[in-house]
Amino acid sequence: MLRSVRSRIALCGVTTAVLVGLTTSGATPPASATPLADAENLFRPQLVTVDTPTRADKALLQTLGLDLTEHAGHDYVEVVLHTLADVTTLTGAGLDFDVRIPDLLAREAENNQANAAYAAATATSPLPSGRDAYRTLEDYNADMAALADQHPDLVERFALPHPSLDGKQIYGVEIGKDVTGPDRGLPTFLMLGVHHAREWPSGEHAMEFAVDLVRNYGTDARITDLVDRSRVVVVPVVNVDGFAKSRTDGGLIDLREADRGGTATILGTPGSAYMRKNCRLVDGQDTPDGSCALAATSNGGYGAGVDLNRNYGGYWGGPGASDLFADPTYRGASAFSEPETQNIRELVSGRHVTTLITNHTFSNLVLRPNGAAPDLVPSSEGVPLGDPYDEAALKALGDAMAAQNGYTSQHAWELYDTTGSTEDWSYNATGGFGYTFEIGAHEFHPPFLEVVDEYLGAGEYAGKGNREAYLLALENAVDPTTHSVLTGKAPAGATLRLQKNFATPTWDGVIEDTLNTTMTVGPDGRYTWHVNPSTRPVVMDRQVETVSGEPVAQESWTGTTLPLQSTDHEFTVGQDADLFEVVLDWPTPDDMDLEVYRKGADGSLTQVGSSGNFVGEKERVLLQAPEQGTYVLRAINFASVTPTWTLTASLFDAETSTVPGLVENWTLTCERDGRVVERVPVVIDRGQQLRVHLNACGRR
Ligand code: 0X9
Ligand code: ZN
Repeated sequence: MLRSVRSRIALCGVTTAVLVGLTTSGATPPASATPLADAENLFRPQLVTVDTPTRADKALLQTLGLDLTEHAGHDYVEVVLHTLADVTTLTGAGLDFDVRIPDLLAREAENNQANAAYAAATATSPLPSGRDAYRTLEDYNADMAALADQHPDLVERFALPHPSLDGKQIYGVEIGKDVTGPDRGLPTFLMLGVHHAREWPSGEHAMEFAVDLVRNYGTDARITDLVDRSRVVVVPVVNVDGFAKSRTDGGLIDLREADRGGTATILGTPGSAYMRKNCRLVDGQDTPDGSCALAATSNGGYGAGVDLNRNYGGYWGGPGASDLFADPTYRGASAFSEPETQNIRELVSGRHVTTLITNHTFSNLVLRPNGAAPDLVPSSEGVPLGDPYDEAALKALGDAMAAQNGYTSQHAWELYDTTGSTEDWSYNATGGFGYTFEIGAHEFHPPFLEVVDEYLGAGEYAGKGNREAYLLALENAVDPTTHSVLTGKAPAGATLRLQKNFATPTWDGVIEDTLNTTMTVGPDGRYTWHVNPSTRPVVMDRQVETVSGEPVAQESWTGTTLPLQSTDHEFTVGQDADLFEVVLDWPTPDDMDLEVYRKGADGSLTQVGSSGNFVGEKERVLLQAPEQGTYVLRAINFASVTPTWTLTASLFDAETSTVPGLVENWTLTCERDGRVVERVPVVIDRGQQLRVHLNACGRR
């Protein structure tokens, strides 16, 4: 989580930034680095929190050549200070900082011991694969190859069409009955991991699910049935370049002895254990293969790279994505500018992915579309985003999955606005359901035992966990009531093709999209094709709520709040209203956050909304159809000054209007010997089954 890192650290009492600088090679540094041997006695690498209340402070910090971690928020950036010279640089720039971890080596030693102790005590873990430590990229590739080798009829390993920027092949596995045979029109369930380099558990869970299905196929009736009725595609590591760097550097950390000796020289160079983005080293340009692996950049979210979860086409270029190359959420030079997102785009455009899960870490969330708040208005469309057309069904599955792992099920925008994320595009373009899982409570790559517990479930979720949540998602993927089914007669062996060309809205324009999918008619001359609906959700008629006139109730407060303190005001919602808006505004370029709580009869507070934008942006929480009762509005000052603010709570009635929708069709063609013999437009809704006989295709 970019935004909530600090509050989470404070809440959990866990500081998650354990980045220490390492060379990617791990080789002994050259002799010229020896002056550090003396420094080692004087100075231990530290993690500090640098105050950056203004954008100018952040910009200044980025020019100092220090080891910035991704652990950053509205008004601070966590930085690793490797040497006394780093301290001097920071103080010389006039930036304030607090020491968070005075001795990173000691801290690392603790984590290393936990991981080493777990691996030593565990011959095989309870995971499907029995693994007891994080995979490297080589491990993933070897595991996928082995799975396919050992189960050639059930698992096919494939390379995605585009190698990574650094020239690596990216692999996935497809699991299904007679997987290498012709495609017979089964629905696809897609599972993705590691869009963000440092989010290691997201790849582990994707890979474990693949192993789980394969190991239990043929013995577990539920899994056998699900695999027989689907094609499951797993791409555990989408961002191979970033992951390789993060895992290599993190692995060097894990190799370190607890004796505190001999490591200061390694710590003299920045590492990428907490890299977020991909390996785009120069904006909009290619660099030679292998150069990223050698580059000592991207130590965290800042610096070079594209945020792959802002580079997809769906509302690309809108809120919650940066247009600055050095920012953690840099959206890329254009929609789908990166080979990694092109891979997933082509995968999803070439099959009927009826449900997908894209795994991330951390915060224990199940997120569903939309990525951006319902009242935001993309200039490409001129009407508010509203809720997704399938909100009720998306919510039902999200809630059901969250009941297995104990995560919170919510709209993605309730976390913060994003545009250009995976399912913002996939759902909008195909209608296939898409979810983001944010795995784990505290850390981007926690001790491995947490990976085990999150997958299998622990405590009250024992025996459920993400494993059960994924199985529910797979059940949804094969459930014909959540997608569409075409059936009919057609010549045995003919190729059927469903195709659609359309313009996907970005934030202020469009991109051309093509869905092009095929299946082969079986020997009995009949076909059943599980497909996504013909009309995209983004062009379905849309219910939008527009505020009608003046607020029906409003109250304002002004005040000041000391740094790192908060101020509460109560507001009573005493009537039915459609929208409850709370706005916190202040004139200076400082950073404040806003939290909204519902007060229970016993005085307890339940958070119902929060807003933590970047410095200088005002904060706003919007609640739809608020329950009547008392709310606590909390203004929090994250800045190092004491700004004067205005807090306004307003209740609005809204007019619900319907933006009329379009009806789109698939073009179904029947092809024999590579020639199109019959062509039919097909309109089909979600949950519908339609019979289309392709009789003409059989005639000579
Ligand atoms: O910011 C992100 O990309 C995700 N969080 S993370 O900490 N893993 O980086 C959250 C994305 C949520 N938005 C959508 N899925 N649309
Ligand atoms: Zn992520």
